[in-house]
Amino acid sequence: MMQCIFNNRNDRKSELAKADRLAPETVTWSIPAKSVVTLDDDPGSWQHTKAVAAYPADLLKDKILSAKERLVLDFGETLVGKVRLKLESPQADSPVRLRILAAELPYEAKCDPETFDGGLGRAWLQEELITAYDFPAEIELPNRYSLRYLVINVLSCPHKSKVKITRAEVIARSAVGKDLPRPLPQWDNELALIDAACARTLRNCMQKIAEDGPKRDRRLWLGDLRLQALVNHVTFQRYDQIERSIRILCACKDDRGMIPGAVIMRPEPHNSSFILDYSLLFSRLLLEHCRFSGDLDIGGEFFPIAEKQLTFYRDKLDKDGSFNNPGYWLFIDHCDELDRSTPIACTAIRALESLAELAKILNMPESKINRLQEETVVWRNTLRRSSFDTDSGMLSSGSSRQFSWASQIWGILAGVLSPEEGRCILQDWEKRENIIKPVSPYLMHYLLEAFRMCGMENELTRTIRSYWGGMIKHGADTFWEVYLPDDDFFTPYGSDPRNNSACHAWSGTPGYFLRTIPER
Ligand code: RAM
Repeated sequence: MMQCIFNNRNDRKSELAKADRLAPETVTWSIPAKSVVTLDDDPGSWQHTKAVAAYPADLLKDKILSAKERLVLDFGETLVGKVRLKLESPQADSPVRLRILAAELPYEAKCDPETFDGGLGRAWLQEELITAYDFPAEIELPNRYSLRYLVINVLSCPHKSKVKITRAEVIARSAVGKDLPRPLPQWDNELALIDAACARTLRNCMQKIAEDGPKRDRRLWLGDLRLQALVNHVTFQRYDQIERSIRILCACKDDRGMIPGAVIMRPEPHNSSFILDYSLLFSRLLLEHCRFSGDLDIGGEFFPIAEKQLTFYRDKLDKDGSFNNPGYWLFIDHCDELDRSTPIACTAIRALESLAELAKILNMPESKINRLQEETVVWRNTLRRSSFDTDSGMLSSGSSRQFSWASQIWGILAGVLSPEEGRCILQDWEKRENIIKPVSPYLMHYLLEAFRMCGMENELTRTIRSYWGGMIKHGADTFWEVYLPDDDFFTPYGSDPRNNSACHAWSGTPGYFLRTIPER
């Protein structure tokens, strides 16, 4: 069902046409398979699976494969693109059938797709069944994948001539080019690897649109976009692609004027999810885009839409100034038990503050700027009165007075907690007990923002090293959608982690912080 309802369909069309004029030329490049690997059971490795190089892929051309044989190729880095194979079977008297699985992580490559039990659907697994009749056969697999590993199962092949895979390559693609930015000279190897993985994550997600994850969901999400825009600013600087995404999201607002959390591009762009915190992030995204790109016109053009997003929060405040959620999807983090009332109130406060800043750089009338600033102060004071816990010096959330990092982080970002209070709270944050912890790199990003706001640069870098560096130690070269250091098999989607994405836009922001360390 197409949910994109407009007062004027022509407006929507012309908005989308403006976005289309910014559609990128995709850059492509070829990466041959680097090695053939075995996928070994290893309790010490992430998800108990280790990819071990067996021999260089150059030797493949001499390797004769029989039916029921299985081969795992490693392309040396995570790439997004099409896979091409060349098969040889001289004087073949029957076809060759291959079952193929493209995978981002070793565990995903190791498991049989038949055992899949995830919540979002097996079709997200990157499987194909290929039959070749004439040899040599040059095959391009039908879909675009996000992969580092390619599992090839020979289901059937000629008894006599068997089959050889004489070439295997990924035709990689991205809207922002192939090369990653150089590391800064002051970094050690760990920081350089983290930064490169951030840039690679962004590069792989930047396709015809800014995707959240090129394996899944392959769509434009507002919350992910805001973080992509930060990394883009310090890497590829393709502000045209951020502008394109902003235009698409705005064109797909609903009949209330709410910007969707996500847009699916096919068969034509349409909204798919409405998340209040994402809609509220729009003013910040627009403000930062104006600052980064220097284009103030787009700020003026979309200011009214940014302002409108606040009404979805404001209209649901009761007479005491508390937000009564009438059924909005509030995201904040992939954490079921999280009480979201304080984090959402803080998100709204920050959105309003960003709107005031935007009004300022757009030279809007003083009276308007003052009005927005005054309302920010009222909202801040109201939340502080209802949620500040004097014993702990922290913000609680909801009627159960739940303590979570989400509330503290957003409380700091919204200015409900001062930087001094923030510093006390965030000191040794990992050691605190009885507080709901972040689950996704998305909320971890906001923790990094909170560190920066409190001037805690050492803590910030330490957290980048321990959390994102943790993924690197587990072999990551792009950053993952979810990462709980103590739970290899955690997934927000049912019980099978193979629906998780291992190259996810919202996880690549350390590069932004590492490249923008404030001067002392
Ligand atoms: C998941 C994806 C996406 C995110 C939403 C809220 O489906 O990880 O990136 O923005 O959740």
